[in-house]
Amino acid sequence: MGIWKMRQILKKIRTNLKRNQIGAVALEYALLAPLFVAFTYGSLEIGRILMVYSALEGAVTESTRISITGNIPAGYTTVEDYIKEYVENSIRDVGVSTGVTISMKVYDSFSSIGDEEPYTDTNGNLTYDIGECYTDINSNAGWDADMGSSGAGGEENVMVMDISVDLPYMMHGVISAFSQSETINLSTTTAVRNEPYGGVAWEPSSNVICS
Ligand SMILES: [Ca+2]
Ligand SMILES: [Ca+2]
Repeated sequence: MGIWKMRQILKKIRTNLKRNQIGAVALEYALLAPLFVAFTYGSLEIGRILMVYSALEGAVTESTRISITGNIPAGYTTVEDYIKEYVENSIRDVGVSTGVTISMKVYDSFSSIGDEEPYTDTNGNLTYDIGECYTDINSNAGWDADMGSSGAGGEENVMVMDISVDLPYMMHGVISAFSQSETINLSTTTAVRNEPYGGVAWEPSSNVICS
């Protein structure tokens, strides 16, 4: 084999090596790029969720701090109006303007939270049935599995506030392909007893209904 032939062979080997190196880099990039994008998106999404949840908890803390005093800030008719607006503004500050649900229920004690309205279980099936007599604690003319009455209540009442947000994912179209949901639900609940500020307390009704 002549020297010229040897040079040609070596040149061909070097060219193939370069092609292989370029191919390897392209393959590595093709494999790692999606992971990098997913990691970056996941980090941003988690940070956003934590930010909204933090705003949610801050809003609940601040609004209940006001409500237990019984003071209605200037410009509001009821403390419920103030709380709703305060929470909605707090959430809006972190980019959420829809999907917010605020529930306030009042009870006469902490031990009553979540209890059902008492009823006479005539047929003994451990379930309320239409026609069985019940005490309409929250005065809404219907039997309820949760006796809480809507609103912030009065002095020394116990108020339970629940705030729920359906937060759309930033890439909701992509996420929904995996989770079958375009939103994540964030919620927080707190229970407080109002101070004895001298107002009118909410009283549970003792009205018995048998229809
Ligand atoms: Ca029954
Ligand atoms: Ca009721």
